[in-house]
Amino acid sequence: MEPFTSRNDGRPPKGWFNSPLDQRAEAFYKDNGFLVLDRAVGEPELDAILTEAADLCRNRDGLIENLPTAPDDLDDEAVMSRALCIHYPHKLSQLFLRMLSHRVIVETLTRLIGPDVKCIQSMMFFKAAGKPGQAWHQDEIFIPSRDRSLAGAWLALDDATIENGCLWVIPGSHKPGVIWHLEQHNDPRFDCTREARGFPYTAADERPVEVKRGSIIFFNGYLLHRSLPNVAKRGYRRSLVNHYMSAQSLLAWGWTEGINSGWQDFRDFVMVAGHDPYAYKGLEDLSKPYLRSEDSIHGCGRPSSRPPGRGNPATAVRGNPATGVAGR
Ligand SMILES: O=C(O)CCC(=O)C(=O)O
Repeated sequence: MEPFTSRNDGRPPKGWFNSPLDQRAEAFYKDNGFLVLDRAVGEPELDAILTEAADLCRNRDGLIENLPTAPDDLDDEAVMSRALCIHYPHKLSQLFLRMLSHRVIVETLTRLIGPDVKCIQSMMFFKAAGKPGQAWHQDEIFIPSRDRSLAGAWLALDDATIENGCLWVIPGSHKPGVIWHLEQHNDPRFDCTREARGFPYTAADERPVEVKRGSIIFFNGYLLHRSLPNVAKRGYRRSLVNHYMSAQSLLAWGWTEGINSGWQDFRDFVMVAGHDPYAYKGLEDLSKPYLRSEDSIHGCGRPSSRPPGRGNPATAVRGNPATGVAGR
């Protein structure tokens, strides 16, 4: 299989499509577990996101957990290079909130998982030169939909290359519908999120997905994927990643003492298409913005120092701290 790299001979590579998706694109997603919308978002919007992202990184109001407020005299470059990834930027910015329901994203998701679609998290990656990647994982282990509808929309805010730490995927790895177990790793190439192990794929099966700025990679929540460190001499590999799923599915994310997991339903999300069949339950404000832990110097062969809490449902380790997810 050839690498999924952006145009190198003037023709879109396999897996590259335009919006609205046609049946060929839908079939590709079903078979491979991902697809790319080539340069789907325009320059002015991308620039606006980057300006807002740099501003968020200053953490003026101190609302981003684990990120010290930047001194006023620090320039944008220095400010952005402090952060690997800020979780839930849409809780802090109207622009990031609007981006959840970007026309192209909604148009695509209603084809892939629609008609009722909710967004349950956003992440703004800065990943400056020298910052670590994220080890192999499937997003459904963190955000378990009932119907395997979870999908990431990964918007490249810089050209994403092998050198600066683009996404890697194992095409088709979503198909068996198996969740591979996670283990704590001690590999300084990656942030502290645990690593999926025991799957039957080898290095020959993995593919880099190099994309141009403005492109969006959509990927299935069962797809094994990872990213390597940014080994470029300078610059960033910035991306905005939002996670969506069918609103028809309940979401047992986190843990509430005394509530059966069968009716556990995480109600902190934004509807982006269709309607919410469980609207009668109302919404809650549960997830709080935080800076992802990277610890690339020491590796992660030890428990996260971040306490579990209702603020970070994806890191909730109630019941068994030894199996908790660090940094996600
Ligand atoms: O962009 C990255 O480096 C990792 C993103 C990722 O794994 C995810 O969004 O699930």
